[in-house]
Amino acid sequence: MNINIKVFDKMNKEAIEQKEEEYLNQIEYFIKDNLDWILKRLKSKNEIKNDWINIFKATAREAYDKASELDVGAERVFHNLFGRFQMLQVNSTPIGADLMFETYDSIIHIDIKTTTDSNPADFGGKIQIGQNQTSYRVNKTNRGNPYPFKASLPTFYSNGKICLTYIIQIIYNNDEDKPKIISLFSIPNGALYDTYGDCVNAGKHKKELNKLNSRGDIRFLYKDASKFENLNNKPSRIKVIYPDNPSVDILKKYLGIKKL
Ligand SMILES: [Ca+2]
Repeated sequence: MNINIKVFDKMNKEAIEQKEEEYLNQIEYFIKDNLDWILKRLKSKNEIKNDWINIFKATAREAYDKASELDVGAERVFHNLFGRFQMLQVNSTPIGADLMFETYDSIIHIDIKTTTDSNPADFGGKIQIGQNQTSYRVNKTNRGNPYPFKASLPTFYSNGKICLTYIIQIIYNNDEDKPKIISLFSIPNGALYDTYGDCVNAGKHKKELNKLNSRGDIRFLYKDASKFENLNNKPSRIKVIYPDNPSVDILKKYLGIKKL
């Protein structure tokens, strides 16, 4: 009996990762297919920079070199882009990531993260994820420190659809037109906790527990969850969208990994 349950459990994890990988590949293909347009729209702010730069500097929460000029703009660019992805239908649920879509079998959350290259706390193998962006829950960090993080998304929705989370991360320098790197990650579904464990560091939000008795965010250590561990050949959960064929130095510096 126990053995049967284990076999079922294993199959289940494999099926989850097959879905995660399937949509990872589709999203990668779609984004790469539109890369020229994305790069052009991401730099469109620069042409009218004189109109907003002083206001931006005066109101930024962080020092200018760390404040992300693209924070709002990148989200807008990807909203516009994914609006053309016929297969993905928008969903109106209030609890979710920047972008949230539905297909015949999945509910897909895509969050856009931008960070300047002078803010290494936010890249290099880890990525900040909020409660409304993931179904991955933990009680402690990878160092064993207590860290109650109650993910707000279910692993499966009540309509039977699986919950999938992807992150698009853009690292750039405020003075340059082109980003340093654009990457895409598949964050494991919470039902895969047995596989990936406590692969998180503390997040950046305030230390107190919130109304859900949880910390508001985590830094997910994707360098420790970089492969689909339950699939044959363990394909990568990380895709680099830009630049093409990134060097080992770029992978190490920005993603904290040596190869994809
Ligand atoms: Ca975001």
